[in-house]
Amino acid sequence: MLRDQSSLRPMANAIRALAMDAVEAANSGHPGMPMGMADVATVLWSSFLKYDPADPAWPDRDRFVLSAGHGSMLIYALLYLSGYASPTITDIAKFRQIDSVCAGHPENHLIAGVECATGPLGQGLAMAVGMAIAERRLNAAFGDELVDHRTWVIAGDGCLMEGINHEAIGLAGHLGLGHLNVLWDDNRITIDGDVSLSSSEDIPARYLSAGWHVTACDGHDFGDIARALAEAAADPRPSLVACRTIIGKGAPNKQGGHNVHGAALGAAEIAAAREYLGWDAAPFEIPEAILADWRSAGAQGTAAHAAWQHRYAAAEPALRSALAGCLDDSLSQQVSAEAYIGALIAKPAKIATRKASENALEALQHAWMIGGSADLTGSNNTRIKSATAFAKGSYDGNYINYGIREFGMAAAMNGIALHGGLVPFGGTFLVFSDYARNAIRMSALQHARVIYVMTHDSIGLGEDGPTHQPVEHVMSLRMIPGLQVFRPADTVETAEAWELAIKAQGTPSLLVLSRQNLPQMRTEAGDNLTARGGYRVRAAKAARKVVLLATGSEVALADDIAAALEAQGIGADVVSLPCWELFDAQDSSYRADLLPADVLKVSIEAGVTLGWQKYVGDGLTIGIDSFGASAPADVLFDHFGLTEAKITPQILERLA
Ligand SMILES: Cc1ncc(C[n+]2csc(CCOP(=O)(O)OP(=O)(O)O)c2C)c(N)n1
Ligand SMILES: [Mg+2]
Repeated sequence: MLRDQSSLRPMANAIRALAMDAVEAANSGHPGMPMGMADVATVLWSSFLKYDPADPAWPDRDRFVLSAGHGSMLIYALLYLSGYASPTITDIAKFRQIDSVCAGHPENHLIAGVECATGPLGQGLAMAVGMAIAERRLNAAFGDELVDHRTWVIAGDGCLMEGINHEAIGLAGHLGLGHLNVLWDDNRITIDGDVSLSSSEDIPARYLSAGWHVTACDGHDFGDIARALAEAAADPRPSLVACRTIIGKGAPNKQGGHNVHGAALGAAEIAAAREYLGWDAAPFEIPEAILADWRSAGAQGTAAHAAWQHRYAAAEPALRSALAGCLDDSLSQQVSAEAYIGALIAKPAKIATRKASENALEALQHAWMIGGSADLTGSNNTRIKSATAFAKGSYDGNYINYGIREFGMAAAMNGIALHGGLVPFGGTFLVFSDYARNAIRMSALQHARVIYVMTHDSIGLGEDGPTHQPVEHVMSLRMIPGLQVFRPADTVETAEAWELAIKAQGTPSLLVLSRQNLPQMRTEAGDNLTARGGYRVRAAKAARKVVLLATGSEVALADDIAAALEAQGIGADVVSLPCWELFDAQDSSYRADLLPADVLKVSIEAGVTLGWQKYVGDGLTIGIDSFGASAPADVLFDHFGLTEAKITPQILERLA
């Protein structure tokens, strides 16, 4: 029920005051959006959103996503005012400073009440689609009593204008994610000026055509806002609420203009705003009665939380322990590839690593994993035989047909991972990782365990040609901090990589897999060697002069070269380096043992050579520093000089 309007107005003004004062203190930030959406946010957080500030991790809480992340002061104010332990008023007073959790844009790993990191426009809404998917999946497993929550989003014009919005709303509409409600800050302003400078589309029509429910409200009329939010909550479709607002509302001379978007208001305008709003408290001081109103709004969730705990305690023991296991990730932590790898060793196979990946999934996939592909299921091999589709009306499925929406898929997977309870994985061609790249980066930044299955990893894909042949991709993905990039050499390394990826709580992984068949290099059972990032595949027999470093399909090539060198009495090791990130984390003696200083080191990888110098020093870097070409794979490997016959002489020449 809507609170008394006489208390709502000062509650909303408390948000405005904190936003303008924090931005002023930092002399940096965005007052316009928080001030403009203060009224809508106050209605949402006092009458609709289900949350308990005492327990930001309550699994059945509604998810709140501030997709317009530049308005970060809005969520910091809401969390503080409603009674979360973090951020404190001191954190807010130090907005955007090095020792404050109130970062420039909200970051989920700094503040428990922040569900995801936002700022790259459009991605918050796309992650919210993933959260809404996760909610329906877990609802199908555990029922309304235990899982029944909504995902509320505040998005700006920018979030709706970005291309990813098309992907995200298309998917949400198709899947019928009725628990997803987007509140659009329809202020008709972006940084450069009026929205009409760059856009004249009919946004409601676009959402309607994607299968959404659309309504509108006056974003400064509490009653009208509440009516629209109630309508959104009631409609079985995902909802867009166009909230007509005035950017910077409350700053009497600047409101409504684009200059209020992203700059401090200045002392004079802040004084005028205090006058206009009737706000006479000092900066960062919230009058007791107003704070009490906010705290009582925050405390409303206590009863819902307690009721949920009661239902949880009363649930059937089997269901309760299944939910506990789902939430604490125990199935992932129990995954072991050992027995499966034992079988691989017993019966060596020459298969593509994309097929090896499917086989590994058959052996390792558990009940809380949810797969998918951006319309390349048969190529990415992401769908195990027993998989069933997650679709509108059948939310108990474990496979998502994401459609041709790489960026939308990656962002949705971030949302699924951050929601909790599920381990998402999804595939596309490696060359299209660029389409998804900012979301891949955001997986790492947000500590989200997302597993990317990227197949067709080099010129080895053959005839599709250079548009489809990754060259710079593997190396550029290795540059993303905290992302585990695996390029396994064979069926065993692929299984090891899957085990590591599934277990890697808080870390995303990206599997780079071949289209073409690769011989099995590992023939003895033992520890998960991929866990070390790199290891010796073959040890020199003659006196060691050379160490060959390779990944993926080039490990077998390196092995052939080593054999040719040995035939001439030159000792050569072969080191497989499936994951640089993990190798670099090994102690220095382990790394030095594999990469001794006194030998010629040669890297071989069917991609750009930039980067390999850190391991080979002034040794040889063999790779492809141009785009590929269209031809059968074996012709291309020869054309680009990636054969034993073409590489061995270069090594001999360097040794001479
Ligand atoms: C992907 C991306 N591109 C550009 C930006 C820079 N940027 C931040 S806010 C903004 C304008 C957004 O306009 P709107 O969503 O209407 O926000 P408002 O000005 O109404 O607060 C831009 C271009 C960004 N954060 N993310
Ligand atoms: Mg705007």
